[in-house]
Amino acid sequence: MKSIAPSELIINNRGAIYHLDLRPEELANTIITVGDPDRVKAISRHFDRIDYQRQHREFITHTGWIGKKQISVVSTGIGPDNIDIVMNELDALANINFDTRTIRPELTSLSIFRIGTSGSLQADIPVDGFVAGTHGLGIDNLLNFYRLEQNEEEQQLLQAFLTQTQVHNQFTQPYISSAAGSLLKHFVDGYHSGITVTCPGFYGPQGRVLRLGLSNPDLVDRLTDFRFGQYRITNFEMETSAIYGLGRLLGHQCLSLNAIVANRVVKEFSKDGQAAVEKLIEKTLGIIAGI
Ligand code: R1P
Ligand code: URA
Repeated sequence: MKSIAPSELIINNRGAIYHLDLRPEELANTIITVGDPDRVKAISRHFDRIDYQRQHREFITHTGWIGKKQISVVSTGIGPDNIDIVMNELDALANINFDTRTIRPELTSLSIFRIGTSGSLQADIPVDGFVAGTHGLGIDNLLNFYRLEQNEEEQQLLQAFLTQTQVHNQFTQPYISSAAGSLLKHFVDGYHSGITVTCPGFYGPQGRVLRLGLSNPDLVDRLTDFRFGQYRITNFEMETSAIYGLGRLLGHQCLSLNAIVANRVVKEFSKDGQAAVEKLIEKTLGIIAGI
């Protein structure tokens, strides 16, 4: 099998992958990604034991155990561009032999959970609530650099999105990818569910106006009003569609769970977002440990 060149698969002197600075044995098969590097220790403090702690740039990793489940928690920083790095490097750690630089004959499917924060797009999904994303709908463009294929239902949903919101004419070619049903089924009680839209920014790309005018001032309303059968858009943030899309292409099981810190319809921000995130962490870890 053809070996992958040093310019493409970059391994440092420690035998670790370039950005994450992780060696294959330092990563678990169950992974939690978080945007905020400080959230890594907020999660690993619930571990019974921590075996590895690494940091390079905004990418902090703690790998440890809750009971018999080995878990790695990895910070991604903000945005889909960082997700491109994190997902490709996590997959390389699991599925590429670093000695021969060849793809392993037996591939490992990772379970990848995002624990993040997000803005609600529905009046009835309040701040401090939790959302499990049934789909990641990307207006961020990352997956347009890959060959993502959508199933029949996803194609119909995407077509309805294009027709109803018209966002593609302006700045993006939207794409969609579903959550792993095998993970989503465990996150029903206490989690709202719906489509999570992923944006390439926090201000203009999420319809926020401080000093600058927007090319699509109706964006938030259009996302809020979108309907397709039983589906509606519950929330938006900046990583989910990239995780779901790359996860599908690479053969991993992914689920994005977000604490709502802003409600863009009723225009509220959480009075204690940290507390909401801590509750989401505790609830979600309890479920992950038992899966
Ligand atoms: C923006 O404030 C950041 O918060 C959300 C968005 O996706 C973006 O990364 O997630 P995290 O709290 O996980 O970073
Ligand atoms: N993260 C986002 O990306 N948007 C919000 O409104 C809140 C958190």
